[in-house]
Amino acid sequence: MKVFITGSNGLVGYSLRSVIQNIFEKSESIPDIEYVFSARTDLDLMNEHAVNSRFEQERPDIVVHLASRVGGLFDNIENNYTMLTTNSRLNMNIIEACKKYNVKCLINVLSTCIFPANAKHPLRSKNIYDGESHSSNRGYAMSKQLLHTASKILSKTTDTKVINLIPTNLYGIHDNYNIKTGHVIPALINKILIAKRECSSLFVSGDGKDIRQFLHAEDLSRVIVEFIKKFKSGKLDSFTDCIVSPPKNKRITIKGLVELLCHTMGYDGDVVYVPNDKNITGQKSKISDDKELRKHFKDFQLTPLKEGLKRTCDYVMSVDPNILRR
Ligand code: GFB
Repeated sequence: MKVFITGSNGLVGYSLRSVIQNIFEKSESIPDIEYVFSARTDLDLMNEHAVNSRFEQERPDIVVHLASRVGGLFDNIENNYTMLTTNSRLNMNIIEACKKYNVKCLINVLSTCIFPANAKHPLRSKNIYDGESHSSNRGYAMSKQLLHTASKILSKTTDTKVINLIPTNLYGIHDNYNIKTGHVIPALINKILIAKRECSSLFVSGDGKDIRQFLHAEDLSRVIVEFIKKFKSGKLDSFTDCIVSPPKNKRITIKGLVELLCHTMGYDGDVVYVPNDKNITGQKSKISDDKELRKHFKDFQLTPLKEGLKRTCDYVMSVDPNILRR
């Protein structure tokens, strides 16, 4: 059985690679799954012909579609249009190729930002289409909704089984640590490193009151591996949506996150909150829970935020700071 993975140089791609490597190292038997990792360097997903010829060559049984043009709140606000067009195009190229080459199982990674801005909490997959997503990331959200809809139709009209994983905000090593374009955790880590180095104050965007939940990328990767096993054992329905999140009480304000990161990284200087312009605010809160995950994997262990942040910060503090400037 062959598994083809897109976006393998991204946050989830890197962690999926190491999770799979770990499984291979521990296993005594000869693995019966071949994993093919692809990235932008060897396949341009915007190019329909390139995607089709790669599928023709690989003939994958399972596709894990991780590739996406992603960014944090500020990147989304600035590039809403590109987020929509780029992601829609590459997602449709993948869906079309899955259809054309009779892929048996497609695993997509969506995001909790696809839910309506005023969705009832905790979020539930059945409510995705109940209203408009938040304006800050409408482009990205719509491209993921398109992927969701197209893959659902694919699963109903062909033999392709589809799993749409909907993770809450992800973090981990090999993230985008750029201060302007990164998500809140990697951007703050980079800012704290700079504040430490320059003995300056830490300036945080916003009032710190927004609430988020965070999932370690490695946990999502392990969920992907579990779904691959489930597919292999023939226990999978034709279409599955699954929110992947910690329980609903495991949520934190941005201020709480800042305190945790400062403590973890040993920063004890001033922290200054710089209020956002009215036009650049994100969602106040997005609360999900682990109910949909537990339905599939009752005893799945999630990494506690404190531990995951420690591992991430230790990694970042051990590497050349130049890699954080991409
Ligand atoms: O990770 P983030 O950008 O994702 O977090 P979203 C935004 C929250 O963190 C806001 C605060 O409350 C910001 O005011 N924040 C504080 C910062 N300092 C910073 C900083 O230096 N950088 C950033 N980025 N935020 C994204 C979506 O939304 O979540 C994407 O835009 C995607 O589409 C992703 O779905 C999961 O949760 O706001």
